[in-house]
Amino acid sequence: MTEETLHDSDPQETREWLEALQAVLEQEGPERAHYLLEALIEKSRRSGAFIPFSPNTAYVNSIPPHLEKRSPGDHALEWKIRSIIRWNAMAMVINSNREHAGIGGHIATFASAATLYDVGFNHFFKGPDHAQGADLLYIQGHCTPGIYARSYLEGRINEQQLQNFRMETKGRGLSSYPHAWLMPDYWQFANVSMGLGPIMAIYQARFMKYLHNRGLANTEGRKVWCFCGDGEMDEPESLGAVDIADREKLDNLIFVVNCNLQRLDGPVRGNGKIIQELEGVFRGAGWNVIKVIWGGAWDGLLAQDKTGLLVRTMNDTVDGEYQNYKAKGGKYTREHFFAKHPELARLVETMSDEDIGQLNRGGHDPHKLYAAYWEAVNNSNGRPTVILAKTVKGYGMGEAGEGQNITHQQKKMGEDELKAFRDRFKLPITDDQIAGTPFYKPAEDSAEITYLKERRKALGGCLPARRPVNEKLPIPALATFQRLLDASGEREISTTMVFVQFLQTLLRDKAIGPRVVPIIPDEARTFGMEGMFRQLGIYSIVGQKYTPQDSDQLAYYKEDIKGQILEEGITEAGAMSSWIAAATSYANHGVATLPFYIFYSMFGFQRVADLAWAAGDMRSRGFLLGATAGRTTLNGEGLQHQDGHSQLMANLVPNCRAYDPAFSYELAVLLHHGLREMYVEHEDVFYYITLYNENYTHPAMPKGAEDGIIRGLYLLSETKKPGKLHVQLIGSGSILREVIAAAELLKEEFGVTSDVWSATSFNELCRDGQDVDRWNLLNAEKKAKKSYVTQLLEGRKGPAIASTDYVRAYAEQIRPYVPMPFYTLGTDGYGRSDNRPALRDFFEVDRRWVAVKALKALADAGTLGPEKVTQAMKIFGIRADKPNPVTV
Ligand SMILES: Cc1ncc(C[n+]2csc(CCOP(=O)(O)OP(=O)(O)O)c2C)c(N)n1
Ligand SMILES: [Mg+2]
Repeated sequence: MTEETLHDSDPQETREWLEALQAVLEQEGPERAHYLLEALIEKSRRSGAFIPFSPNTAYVNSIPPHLEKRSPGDHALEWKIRSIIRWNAMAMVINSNREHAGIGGHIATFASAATLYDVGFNHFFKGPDHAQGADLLYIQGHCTPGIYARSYLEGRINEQQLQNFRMETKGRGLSSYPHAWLMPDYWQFANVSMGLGPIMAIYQARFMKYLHNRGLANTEGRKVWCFCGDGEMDEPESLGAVDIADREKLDNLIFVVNCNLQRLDGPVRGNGKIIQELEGVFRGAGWNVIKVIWGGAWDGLLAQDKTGLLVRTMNDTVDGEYQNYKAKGGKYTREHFFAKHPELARLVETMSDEDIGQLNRGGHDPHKLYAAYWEAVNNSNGRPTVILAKTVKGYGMGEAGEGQNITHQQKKMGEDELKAFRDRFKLPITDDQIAGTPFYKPAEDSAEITYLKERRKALGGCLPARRPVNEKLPIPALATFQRLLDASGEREISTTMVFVQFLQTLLRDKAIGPRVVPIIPDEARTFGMEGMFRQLGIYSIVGQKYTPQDSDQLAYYKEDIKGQILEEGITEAGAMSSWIAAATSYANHGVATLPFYIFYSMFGFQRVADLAWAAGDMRSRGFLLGATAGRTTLNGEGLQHQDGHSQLMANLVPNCRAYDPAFSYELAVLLHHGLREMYVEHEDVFYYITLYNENYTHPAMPKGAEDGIIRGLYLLSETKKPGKLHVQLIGSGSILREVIAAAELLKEEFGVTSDVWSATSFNELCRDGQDVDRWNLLNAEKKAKKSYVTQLLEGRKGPAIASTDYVRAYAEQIRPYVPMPFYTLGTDGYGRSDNRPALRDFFEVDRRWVAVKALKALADAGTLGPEKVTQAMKIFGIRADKPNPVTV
């Protein structure tokens, strides 16, 4: 039953019930009233009455005026400061675009959000020097001009930088959006791809609890503030993890949704009400929901609304209409809102149209916001809080955009509009100056600057601020992992098992072990990691309230508040967000943690590429392990699972170092090197390593191979005296073993000798080659340098053939640097279910195909007749009319 269909058949009785409730509210308080109401509902339900769950409350503020906590600040001064910030934020965008049309930027977003930030900065956000530690701010990406404008008044950003908003290639500008990569002392989080902020903030808050409960850092008292747009809430990532926040008891998390009712093209929910919709979602997920809809100017009218008609009309009006009221002003609002009912029209008959136009929204009322923030910080009751603040998009832009559908992309304002803006916010800019939109900063000793700085000092310093702590972690020596460097003997194991053994050794290290954060999205058993459940415990904020079904087993399912494993369930986006929180802990929590996130390689970069990009931007340090890798190595699972391209996707992130090792010692060297690179040398890189599930024996590490393993290529075996027919065979990952077998075949069946190379990373080889190319370009008259690949292969005899379990483009990357005819084999096309030999034949990467390719290469070079290729195909049963795997 909706409100409209509820019919009051006995007003007298209704009044009696309401009076009784009022008495309880007055004498015993809202909690008791809540209890009684719940009891009534429970009783009715038990008696069979159908009372549907309604997550919505009326379209009014959640905190009634008499329960509002009052702000202790100097409101007049805060208004002045906010007005200056508004002006400078707007001027920044206009000036940049005047100089370079098309440089972009946004005025309307911050115009709607200025008060949301201001109240936080003046009264709530704890800075880095606060006794309890800093709060974390996820700032709505399009609000950056306003954040810079505040920093300008604080003296952290100079005028030249403001002039260079969005012009950063010369190193003096300001980033368009929050980017830690480009402003590493300032921005902590990469936050503009819609939806990533919200999901990363949730897992950040969860990770802070984890750090605290595991005794790695004291994060009590620190809050995560996540500011997002109402349009942004359309993203699955924005709402897809809100249930976790309640389950994990994230009372350290506050979402502030800037409900200006508009997104880029138009209204967010023209036909509905985004605030009500979000209230339902968040309340259903167990959050505290604080709606800040109406500003103080409405309080008097609402107090006079004895019949509830005003509230009912508010409830019935859709956002599309609300948008009009702000775009078209007081007269329009009188005629289209209040005139809906004569009683409402009477309510405002003594008010002028201008007065009606000034009936403000809650998100522009610092008092209402203060009360909401205070409640969120002090009365969270063990839950996350969302503040749904209603604002006006383009507030103050007047004719240039206030409440208009076009406002999101408005980057210019005419002189008249600028004057109106100046007058509205009482800025000391003269008519002569106005067209040039100068930045304005009061004197250092002015009341405004003094107040602003004093407030931040009291709260522990300025924000945003990124303060990495670079501890040199005592990474154990490589010899600690000797077992993995030695030959495995008869033991057939997969590189996934090697990884698990490496991790186990690391976990046993007294200094490093506790810093390790194993992250798994419901796949531990797939990777043979279930033994760690019991050994390390699975982190759970509530411990374990049940006896696990397998409690009689050695490796039972142990949940624990001190548990070390983050068992994320089936959410790659969530697991990746956890990983990012851990991988940036050195910068945001003063303690480096070592996250190892292991997943199905197909569901890694392909699924969460945008988060991986943000991770790079945020200078994440840690390991991503793409397990069950290889199009033909993961055999029975079919085309949705079989990954033949994640290596290439990883290569698109500039500071991601991706490797595709084949042998135990390669993996151990790479993991160890990564640990040193990230946690001793403090390079801002992260590692992506593919792991296979094929079991085989592993040789011992050849002497001196480490450097080549890290650089991406090394010689595995060579023919000291090459015959007339000689080739260079290169392989990576699980296909390296096919390459080694092909070398045998070639020798025994066709008298072809070879040198065999292991390529641990075609990505790294290519990057090296491109870097050398670039140096040669810039130093045309100097002696040309040679790429690493060229150095290794130069002078070697015969054509080179590279084979991998990835698409051919992976190995193709090194073509420019191979100083001999070069051929590649790879697994292009959709995967399919079958056994490994069948798949490797299908994708043309098994030892037979490698051998045939080598023979063809020799034929191309004229050292062998082409009929030898045909003969080999016959021997191997390869038909010339075999369909191309790319197209079938
Ligand atoms: C993933 C992603 N898709 C699209 C965009 C482009 N975009 C930038 S802002 C915007 C509208 C934002 O609307 P809202 O979240 O309501 O913010 P506000 O109204 O406060 O500006 C869009 C579609 C983006 N930044 N990220
Ligand atoms: Mg919006």
